[in-house]
Amino acid sequence: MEYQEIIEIIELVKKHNNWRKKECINLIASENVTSPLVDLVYLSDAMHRYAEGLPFKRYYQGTKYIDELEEKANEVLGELFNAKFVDIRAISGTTANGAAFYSLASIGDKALVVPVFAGSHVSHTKYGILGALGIKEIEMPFNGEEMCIDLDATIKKIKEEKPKIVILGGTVILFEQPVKEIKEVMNEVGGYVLYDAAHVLGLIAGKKFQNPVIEGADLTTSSTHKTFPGPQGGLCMSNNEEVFKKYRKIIFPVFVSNHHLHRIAATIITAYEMKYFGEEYAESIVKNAKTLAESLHEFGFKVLGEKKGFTNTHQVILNVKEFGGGTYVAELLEKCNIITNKNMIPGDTPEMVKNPSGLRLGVQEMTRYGMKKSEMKYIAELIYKAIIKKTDPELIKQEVIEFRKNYQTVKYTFDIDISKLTEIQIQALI
Ligand code: DSN
Repeated sequence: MEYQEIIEIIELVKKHNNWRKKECINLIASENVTSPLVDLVYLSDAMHRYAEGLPFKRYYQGTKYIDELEEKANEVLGELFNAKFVDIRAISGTTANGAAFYSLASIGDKALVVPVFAGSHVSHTKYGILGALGIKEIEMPFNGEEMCIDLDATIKKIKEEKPKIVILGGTVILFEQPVKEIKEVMNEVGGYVLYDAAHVLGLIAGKKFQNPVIEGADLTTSSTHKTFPGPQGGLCMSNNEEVFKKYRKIIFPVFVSNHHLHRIAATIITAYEMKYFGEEYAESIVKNAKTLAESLHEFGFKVLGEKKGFTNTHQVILNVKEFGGGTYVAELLEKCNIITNKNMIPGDTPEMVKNPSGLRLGVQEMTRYGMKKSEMKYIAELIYKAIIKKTDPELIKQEVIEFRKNYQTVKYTFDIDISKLTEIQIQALI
């Protein structure tokens, strides 16, 4: 009987893995897959251990190799992103944001934030950790037509409101933002710029997107598993020693105790993948996203950001209100094995949160499996068939399963055949 219970769990895991990893077109913009090499170092004894504090200054014994790895992680990531200071202890982007907000502002201070309908992350808002810390959210002027910050109105608002933090980056991000310009005004009012790079971290590593660290953001927070295809985790980078020191005192002990040590070596390997293959990967992501956007537009979809060429990132945002809204469309596509998520877009009101007008697509995972422009055109056609032509979802699902059979190998990684590693090398890693 107990065995039956165990088999049921294993079966569910197998079903999930097979469905999401092998049979679906995954277009969730906040996800990615790790390479087999990363998986190999991820599954290690480090997952059983504790290491509170900083490398070589821990509150536990037994961490000497973890310490070496963590110092290496901070060094490799620092080189990749031109950051003098890196801390990898946040276990998610949201955790890094919480520690960063707490380092930069206090109860009653103001934060200028891109409106949620325009793409701020929930942690940047009154509903998330910002609000829980008692920091007041003020809406940043945003041009919904062009999907970008209204810089003149924002400068005016900063001078009037004197916020302690301006939060840039976020969860819907199609174009670069005026980091330098906003930093200059924040210097005048004595505040800080925080850039949440979770979505674009891999594009920054591949030098295909603005680097907020060198453009002057005081703290750049991120997760490590979206366009940067590492294990789930978080980090914070800076070239501002004073604020970074504050962050380091806050992340531990306030936001993490242990920081999930098995992800550290896995994140270093991912950083090396991005060092050697990142430029090619990021270039392909952006080309693919542009192609998907253009094809969907040709098929009759309303694609946001048209005036500026639809997108400079991995994301494509559709207005699907006329087809029943984001919830209906995302659920319909799921029946076709095309995985997406609904999203608020400019023009949506708070009561539309359950069925917003937007659908968010991201091409980074399918690009990692080697898809190029022609595959993006095919995906656009499948979406057209599902939503506009109303083809039977079961037929599309079968097409998707057949199509995905050709894209099962993770690209943009080292050509090491793990099956050829010696038993001793593998044992040393596990
Ligand atoms: N909410 C996630 C996203 O999908 O962008 C990030 O945490």
